Amino acid sequence: MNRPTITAFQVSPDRGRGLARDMRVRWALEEVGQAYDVRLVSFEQMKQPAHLALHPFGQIPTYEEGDLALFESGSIVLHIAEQRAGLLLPADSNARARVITWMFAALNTVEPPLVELTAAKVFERDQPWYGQRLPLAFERARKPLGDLSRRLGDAQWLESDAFTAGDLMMIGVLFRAKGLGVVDEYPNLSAYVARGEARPAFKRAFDAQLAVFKHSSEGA
Ligand code: GTB
Repeated sequence: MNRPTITAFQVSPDRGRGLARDMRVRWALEEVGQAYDVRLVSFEQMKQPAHLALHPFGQIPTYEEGDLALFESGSIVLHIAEQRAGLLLPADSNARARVITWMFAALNTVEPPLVELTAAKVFERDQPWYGQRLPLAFERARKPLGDLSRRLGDAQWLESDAFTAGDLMMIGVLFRAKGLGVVDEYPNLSAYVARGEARPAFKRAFDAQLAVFKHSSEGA
């Protein structure tokens, strides 16, 4: 693999607390031991033609490796996992398909209601219907979390005994939602997230994006 370059926020609104989605890409790169470069972009730069050519929706993260350019954190993590077979994706093709299914479940089933709940809590607070909307948003987030909690049970990871790209993506999604106060209603999910956070690769990724914020705020 050529040394890839990813994009990340120049100044992350979360002050480098791992909420921006470059976190999961950094984590995957750290898990497979792949060194990478980061190009920091401002909100303004993300909407300029040069960045839009890489990311049609004008967002981060992007991923460039040789003549390959990708956007969408799920696709990027899958690509990284595929490059280093056996580390984040099992060799057996059925097991591999199940791991990829968990990645889709994280992004397609678990994350959307959590994003909606965040929007309700953060952006809709001043709306006259806030008091009615919030409990609905909580209920919609609880449904997949309850189902996931039952499925995970006492297991360490989602598929087999090994940490996979499915866990990376699912924990990446749950980690972002920790502040919402809904993941911690499920003790086994909280413990699952903590197991992910305890991985050295997670810590390296977290520290790297926190360092960007510290550096940018020192310079400000
Ligand atoms: N589906 C895409 C993916 O998975 O890659 C979603 C990418 C995305 O939402 N990117 C956001 C972005 O670039 C950053 S992660 N937003 C800028 C824009 O749209 O103009 C979402 C995010 C933003 C800010 C915080 N924060 O700091 O609190 C957390 C998460």
